[in-house]
Amino acid sequence: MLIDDVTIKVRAGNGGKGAVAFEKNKLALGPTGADGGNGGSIYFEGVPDLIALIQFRNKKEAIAKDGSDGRSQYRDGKDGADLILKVPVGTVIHKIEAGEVLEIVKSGERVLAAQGGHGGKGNFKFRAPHRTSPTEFQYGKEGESFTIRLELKLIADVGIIGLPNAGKSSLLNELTKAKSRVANYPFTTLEPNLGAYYKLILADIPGLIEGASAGKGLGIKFLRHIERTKILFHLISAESENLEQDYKIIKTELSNFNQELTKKPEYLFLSKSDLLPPEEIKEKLKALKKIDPNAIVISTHDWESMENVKKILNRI
Ligand SMILES: Nc1nc2c(ncn2[C@@H]2O[C@H](COP(=O)(O)OP(=O)(O)OP(=O)(O)O)[C@@H](O)[C@H]2O)c(=O)[nH]1
Ligand SMILES: [Mg+2]
Repeated sequence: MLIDDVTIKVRAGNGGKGAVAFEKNKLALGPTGADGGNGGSIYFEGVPDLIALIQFRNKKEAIAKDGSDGRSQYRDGKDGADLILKVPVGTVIHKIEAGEVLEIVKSGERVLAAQGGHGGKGNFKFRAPHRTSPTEFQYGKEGESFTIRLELKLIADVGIIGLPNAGKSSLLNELTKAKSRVANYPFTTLEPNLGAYYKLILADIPGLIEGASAGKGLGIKFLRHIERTKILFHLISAESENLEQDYKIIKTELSNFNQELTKKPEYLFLSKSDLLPPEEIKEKLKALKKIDPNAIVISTHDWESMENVKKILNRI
């Protein structure tokens, strides 16, 4: 199961306490209490692993190590180790209490989630010409803690959308090395799949149905995964009895999720064209061209039509 929306708590380490200590050697009096170590911070780091959020399925809290207390003889406390949490590229990080939103868009990119607390000063730091035996020290500062919602929004160039069974996964598999599940029943695809066509990333998403925005079928939460695509491939099966209506259903669900999705450039395809005789396809394409004059016919069984799709991708 793809985990793409999870809320966790992060708590950075606290700083260690500064020490109060004095030189034991009578010839060299004076403070020797050293500083506490800094608490470990928590970072998120992007990895090209779509399922990385699975680590949070059961473990909803991430805590970094505290700094150790300072010691005598100028020995500073050890810093607490930082905690680096790996998250998929495309993760949006909502720091709830801070009202801050961060994003990881590249592999290896690192963002600070919670800053570790500074270690406190030991009494050595409080010495002064007229204060040779200070007993002051500081406690370490508390590490930051936040509630964090991690929301994965895939970063793809092209999103493939349509009703269930329209042939979305088949198209992805045909164009890329992806192995998205294909079967002759609706809702075969339960979570988005990605594939690479040269440098372009294509995202195949689950089928949408009328009322998806009201929770029907698989709902529309997964539409977040095409929020960041530049272009949409909209597939309507040649088997459709009412092309215009099928087209409108998808458009309505998109706009119910996010108006912006309906503004994305879209290529319209009449898919699975090999299933009908050429005359019927001609009629259906005519109907589709009323919606979009650039609509074309495709079939994964027709080499030439796949070349046409590739031409579009090459232009993108
Ligand atoms: N004849 C023919 N069958 C196709 C074509 N494309 C897909 N199919 C078949 O149609 C059925 C559905 O294909 P999928 O690729 O799983 O469709 P989908 O749109 O991903 O479906 P969901 O994931 O359920 O939304 C499968 O049985 C495919 O083999 C095509 O071009 N021609
Ligand atoms: Mg599918």
